[in-house]
Formats: sequence, C-alpha cells, structure tokens
Amino acid sequence: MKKPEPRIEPYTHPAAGWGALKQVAINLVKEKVAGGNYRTLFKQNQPDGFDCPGCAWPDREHGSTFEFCENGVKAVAAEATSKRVTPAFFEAHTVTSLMAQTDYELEQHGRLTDPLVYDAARDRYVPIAWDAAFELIAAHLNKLDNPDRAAFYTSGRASNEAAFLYQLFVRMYGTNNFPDCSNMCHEATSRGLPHTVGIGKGTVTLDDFEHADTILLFGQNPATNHPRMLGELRDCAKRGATIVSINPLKERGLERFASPQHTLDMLSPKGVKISSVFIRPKVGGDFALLKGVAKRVIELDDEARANGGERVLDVEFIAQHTIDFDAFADDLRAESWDAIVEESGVPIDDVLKLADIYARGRAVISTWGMGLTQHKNSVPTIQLLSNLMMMRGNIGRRGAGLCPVRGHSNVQGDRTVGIEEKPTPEFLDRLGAAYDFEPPREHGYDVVETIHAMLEGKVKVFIGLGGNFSIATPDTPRTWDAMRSCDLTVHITTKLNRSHLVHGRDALILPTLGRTEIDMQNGISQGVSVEDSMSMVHISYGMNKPASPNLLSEVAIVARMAQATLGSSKVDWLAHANDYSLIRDGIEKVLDGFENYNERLKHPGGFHLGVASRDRVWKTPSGKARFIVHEIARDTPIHRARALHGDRLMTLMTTRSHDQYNTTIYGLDDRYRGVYGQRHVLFANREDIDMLGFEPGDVVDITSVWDDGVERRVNGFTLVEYDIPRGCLGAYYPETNPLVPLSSVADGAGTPTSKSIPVLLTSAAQAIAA
Ligand SMILES: Nc1nc2c(c(=O)[nH]1)N[C@H]1C(S)=C(S)[C@@H](COP(=O)(O)OP(=O)(O)OC[C@H]3O[C@@H](n4cnc5c(=O)[nH]c(N)nc54)[C@H](O)[C@@H]3O)O[C@H]1N2
Ligand SMILES: Nc1nc2c(c(=O)[nH]1)N[C@H]1C(S)=C(S)[C@@H](COP(=O)(O)OP(=O)(O)OC[C@H]3O[C@@H](n4cnc5c(=O)[nH]c(N)nc54)[C@H](O)[C@@H]3O)O[C@H]1N2
Ligand SMILES: [Mo]
Repeated sequence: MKKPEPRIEPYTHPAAGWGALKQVAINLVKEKVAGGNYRTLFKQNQPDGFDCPGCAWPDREHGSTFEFCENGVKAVAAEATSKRVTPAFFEAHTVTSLMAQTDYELEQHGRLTDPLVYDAARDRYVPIAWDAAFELIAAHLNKLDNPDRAAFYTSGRASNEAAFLYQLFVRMYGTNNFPDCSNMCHEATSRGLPHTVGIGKGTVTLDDFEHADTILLFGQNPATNHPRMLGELRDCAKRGATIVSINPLKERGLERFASPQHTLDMLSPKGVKISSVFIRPKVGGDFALLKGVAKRVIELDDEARANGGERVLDVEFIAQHTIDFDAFADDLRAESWDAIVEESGVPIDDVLKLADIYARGRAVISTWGMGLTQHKNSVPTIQLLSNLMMMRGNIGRRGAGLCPVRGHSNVQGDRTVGIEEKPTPEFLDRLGAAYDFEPPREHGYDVVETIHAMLEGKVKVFIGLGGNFSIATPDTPRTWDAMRSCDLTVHITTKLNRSHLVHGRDALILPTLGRTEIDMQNGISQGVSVEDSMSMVHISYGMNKPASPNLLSEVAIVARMAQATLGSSKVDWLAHANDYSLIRDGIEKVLDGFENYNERLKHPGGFHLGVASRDRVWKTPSGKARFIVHEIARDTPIHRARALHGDRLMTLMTTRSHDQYNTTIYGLDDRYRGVYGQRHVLFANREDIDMLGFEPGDVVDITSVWDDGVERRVNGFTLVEYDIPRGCLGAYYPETNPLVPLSSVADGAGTPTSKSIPVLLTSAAQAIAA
C-alpha cells in the first residue's frame, strides 16, 4: 500500500458522524475481517456477546441496543483480522530485522498463531510445544534464589478469572511483584481517593448522568478514548446540562458531536453542541486551578452568609460526613490569587467562571482522565478535586459524584481481584485462608520499580499477561537495557509487538485467545467477567472462531504455568482451567461484594459491586471523609528547569492520537486534531514557535531537562501550529517515551509523569517518515 502524504488539515465537522462511519468501513477492509466475523461487531456489549475490548466506559442497558463506536470497532477489527503471524513469518524475519519496523508495521502483521521460543543462534523465534514452554518457565522460576527475583505484569484486558488465578499462582510462588498498567494510568486515583473518601473508585453510575445538571470533564479526550461516553454527554447536553471541559487543548470532539445512533444528528451539519465552556489550564495547572475554584466557593459562601442568602457550602454534609474542614478552609482563605493564576495559567475571570458554574450546580459530576493522573502532583490534585466535590456534598447523591474514567476494559476489575503490588493484610488473610497457604506480606514492585530492579540485577524473570511493557513504560533506552538483562521474558499476547523483540536471554511468546473468540474448555464454552469504570461486573462470551487452533486461553496458560511451576498439591489448577466457575467461587470466597457470583452474572447487565463512598459510608480510619491541605507546588522539576533555561523551557504532554490504542498503532491519522499520515508531530503555540526562532513545519529534536546527566532525546518531529497554551507542547505516546525519566513519577502513586516533561527544542536534520 502506498504511504499517504503527511498533511495537516483542521477538522471542521462534528465528532463521530459520517467520518466515523467511513473509518469503520476502511478498517474492516484493511483488517480483512473474515466474512462471518462482521457479525461480531453487532454482538459487542450484548448479553450473549462479549464485552468490548476497547475501553472501560460502561454500557447503557447492557445489551438492549447496539451502540456504535468507531474505536470499539477498530479494537474488535484488529482482533478479528484474518491476517496471521505464523512460524513461517518468523523463519523469514530475524528479530533484528523486525526491530527496524515501526510499531504500526508490527501491528499490521496480524494475529500470532503458535507458541514460540527465541533461538539466539539464529536470531529468530521458532515454534515450541506448549508443555516445553511451561517447563522452561518453571525451570527459570524454580531456580531463582528468591521469588522476588521475578515480576509478573498485567495489562488491563485480562479478565477477572485470568487475573485472579494469576495472582493466586504468583502469591503461592511467593511474591507480590505485580507491576500493572494501572501503575501508569489511574494509580493516582486509586492511591489518592482512599485518603479522602475511603475507596479508590468512582462513585457514580450511568443513571447519575441522567440527573446531573453540571458535568466537569478534567483532562480527558472522550471522542477518541471513550467514544461511547459522548453519547451520554450528548443526552446531558440536550437536556440542558452545563458541560465544561478543563483541558489545555480545546479537543475538537468535545465541541460538537453527531451520534450515529440518531439520524437527525447525522443529517445536521453541526451535530449537537457538547461543551459549552472550555477552561484551559497550562499543562499541569489543574491543582492551582482547583484551589482557585475551591477558594472562590469559600468566598461565595462567606458572601452568602453575610447577606443571609442560601449557603454555598453543604454545611450539613460537611458536619455529618467529614473531618478537617476548618484547616482546609483556612488554607484556601490564605492562598494567594496571584499564585493561583500564575501556576494554573488560567485567567482570573475563567477561574471565577468555573467556580460560579460549580457553585450553581445542584448535581455535579466530575470526570477525569490521564490529563490529571500523569503528573508529579497528581495525588494532591485528585484529592483536591474530591475535596471540592465534598464542599457541596456532591458525593453519594443522585446525579452527582466522582467519575474517574478508566482506560483498559478490565483494568478496574484486575485490581479488585488482586493485581496489586501493595495488597492489604485483610486480602492476604482471606486469600491464604481460602487456599491454605501463607501469602507473602512484603509489598512488591510497581512498573517503575520493576524496571529499576531489573537494572540493578534484582529481577531476572519477567512474565507479562498482555500489554506491551517495553514501550508503554518510560525512559525507553533504560527500559530496554532492563528487559535485555533478564534471564527470561515471557509475553502472553495476541499480536506481535515491540516487547517481544526487546527480550531476555531466553524468551517466549505465548499466543492467546482474544475476548471476541470462543473459549471452549472441556467441551463447554466459557465466559469471563469484567468490571467497568462504574463498578458494574458482567459476563463476556466470545463468538468468533479462534485465530488459530494452537491458541490457549489466558486462564489455561496461567493454570498450566502454575501447574508446571508449583504442582497441584494445593490447587487443582487444571480443574480451574476446565471450568471457570470454580475460579469465580474462589473470588467469592476471598472478596466482599461477589456473593452468588456465578448466579448474579446470569442477570443481563450483571451487577454493581458496592462502592461504599457512593452510599456515604467512609472506609477511612476516622469513618469520615477527609479534607486534606496541600500547598501549590512551586519547586517542581518544571520550575527548576525553567529557572535554568527561561522561556525556552517547554512542558510536554504525551497523549493518544485517534488512530491508536495505547501502543497499538492502527493508522497514522489523528482526525479531530487535523493530522494525517504522520505521528512524529509536535503541537506548539504559534507565539512559542516564533519565540524559539522556528516556523510551522520545521523539524526539531526534543531533549528532556533532567538532573541525572543522562541525555534523553528523540529526533525528527515536525512542528505543528496548534491552539495550545504558551509554554506547553503536545506529542504522541509511545514515540516520546524515551523522554520520560524513569525517576520522574507522581508522588505517592509512582506513575510516570508522561503529561509533564520539561524539554528543550533544537533544529533537526530531518523528519521521521511516519
Ligand atoms: N481509541 C482509544 N481508546 C482508548 C485508549 C487509546 O489509546 N485509544 N486508551 C485507553 C486507556 S488505557 C486510557 S488510560 C484512556 C485514556 O484516555 P484519556 O484520559 O483521554 O488520555 P490521553 O489521550 O492520554 O489524554 C487525555 C487528555 O488530557 C489532556 N491533558 C494533558 N495534560 C493535561 C493537563 O495538565 N491538565 C488537563 N486538564 N488536561 C491535560 C490532553 O489534552 C488530552 O485531551 O483511554 C482508553 N481508551
Ligand atoms: N508517554 C506515555 N506513556 C504512557 C501513557 C501515556 O499517556 N503517555 N499511558 C499509559 C497508560 S494509561 C497505559 S494503560 C499503558 C498501557 O500499557 P499496556 O497495557 O502494556 O499496553 P497496550 O498497548 O494496551 O498493550 C497492547 C498489547 O496487548 C496485547 N493484547 C491485546 N489484547 C490482548 C488480550 O486480550 N490478551 C492478551 N494477553 N494480550 C492482549 C497485544 O499484544 C498488544 O500489542 O501505557 C502507559 N504509557
Ligand atoms: Mo490506561
């Protein structure tokens, strides 16, 4: 196929609409989705169908209607592709030659068909029998002097059943080393919220969206990353709800939307207006902005009190349900407006406008994504957001609440069932009691700690249940050194990706069934369960023929790995692989909220796992929700780098294009941002481009400013003039991951700071082709 000419062409249509339908058709053709498999698309999110592997946004009335979603279709088409990566493919390609291909090219080869082992002499992956693969894993694991020398990664597509069995195996083996994708994603949410409201999950369900009059969207690009959420926002907008987007970028998809479910939207050239207000902090400015909004709420309340008007604070909620409000209010009163404006980058009028909108809202939902979670101060920011919501009792009330919007379709479920490097003693007690063993108590490594431990020679075996560890992670060259220092790397995976090529001395690729495929065990088709972003748990049944007869399910791979490593004296692993309901019985024994798990999954749409804070039950030490005081940070790596380099220092955010699913690159366009046929682009403010002495279209190299003497650099990015605040830049992940220093993480969460990297630009010799 001829490569399209790279171009920039601003998008002027509503989000979704006909453009999305066209893209769907293109993807089905490109992936050569086999005839019968088209049907699959209509079984997405149906009671007898499968959970869309696209994102964790819940389904309205699970199963009653087919909800069209362009990016859901892309995810399914990518899995249902008829293209195959067979042993013959690897015979024809050395690993070194594959390394020269882009991630986009690797993805295009299709589904893996057979288990493979790396043959160093020939620099190739060659076929291996499943049993031999499991024996190789067991031999490596059993030879380590300490189980903590192995790390077990999970990406958030793994089902509850696969994840629970995996953590059971790993804990019986003896470690809590569970790095997982959420360490790079919503970790600040999961670690921050428990200190304020007692649990690290959202408090709303879809029903609340029907009753909200105000929706604040922080740092999120739903038109691309959670397209079904736009349907919800459309209905809210039509009802007259105020929708505010708080984002350095005025994401096109939040301006107007044409729902393919609604003929009238599609016929109107403008679609439906979604966000009525755009508040544009500079990158990393949300904390200061939130502080300004909270400060103004106090002022408005003081004014109301003085005038005898209706109180702005929910005094009753604060008195009955919270602690430490006075200290919080005192801190807000003492905060300077100058600091708020300077550090947020938001003009005072906009801070006050947002505060007014918030204070007028009778039922406010705040949603947030990676724009809040991938900064150094993400935990304080999320705690402050939850405190702001508490000021007006906007938690645990109909139409109001906290709504972190998770990424991977089962990332929330994986954590629930035990993919957690810092498990609670209660969880371990119950797990140990249910399976008659003494689980390891010491906390394990998260993602960044795993990479450090590899570099220090402390982790020698890496096993990945899905994902693309080598490039989803920060500081790519160091991560690659880390992976290459391992004795064994294993990837349980559906498609070829970079991580398979950046491998340990021994290396295995274990191909597995995708969620869209029929999972037959012992003659019975097995379902798996997942938990969405709003804590609904439901069953998912695949319906396509597996991509190859030589695939095993994730559950079967985990069970056979466990059987080979530990034997079956404590757990009959193979029986669990034969009948997944036994795994669910185990989950029920170990975790609250899963009573009658197997039975309740039969209910169409599944069931809601209780979230205590939603019921105004606060699982904090005091039994109350808590206000927490945090300062506006004025000595961050960004501040320090700017002190050294002045205005030339830029803050880079790394984000997703419309044609990618994390590290899976489906195509080279980012339609809503007007980018076509290329990914090595750098969005910059026109005045900054001028100030730095460049012109739009110039090609630049980017280097990070960090204090460890290591040069972090990526080359050949084309400057694109963009409506982005001064001092800020935007580029795509994972191409820019080499710029994120391994030691730059969110305080209290360990999340790489992929949305705030201090960088400098220099002229480059040449552009990168894609
Ligand atoms: N099609 C598709 N769907 C996906 C994914 C995908 O790659 N493709 N990935 C999945 C996963 S794992 C996840 S976690 C989610 C991610 O979904 P999102 O959370 O939407 O993730 P991003 O695209 O990384 O960035 C979100 C937004 O943050 C804004 N932003 C950047 N810095 C700041 C800041 O400092 N403040 C504020 N307020 N905003 C900021 C950016 O402008 C961007 O609009 O999507 C999931 N769904
Ligand atoms: N710079 C920067 N870095 C980031 C981010 C960012 O915004 N900026 N975002 C971070 C976030 S939010 C996340 S969640 C991580 C994502 O990190 P990961 O979850 O590790 O990465 P993915 O790209 O989602 O993984 C894709 C691979 O998963 C495999 N796969 C797909 N489906 C299945 C399946 O059903 N089963 C199995 N076993 N394998 C499957 C395929 O081989 C595919 O290549 O990246 C993080 N990294
Ligand atoms: Mo994510």
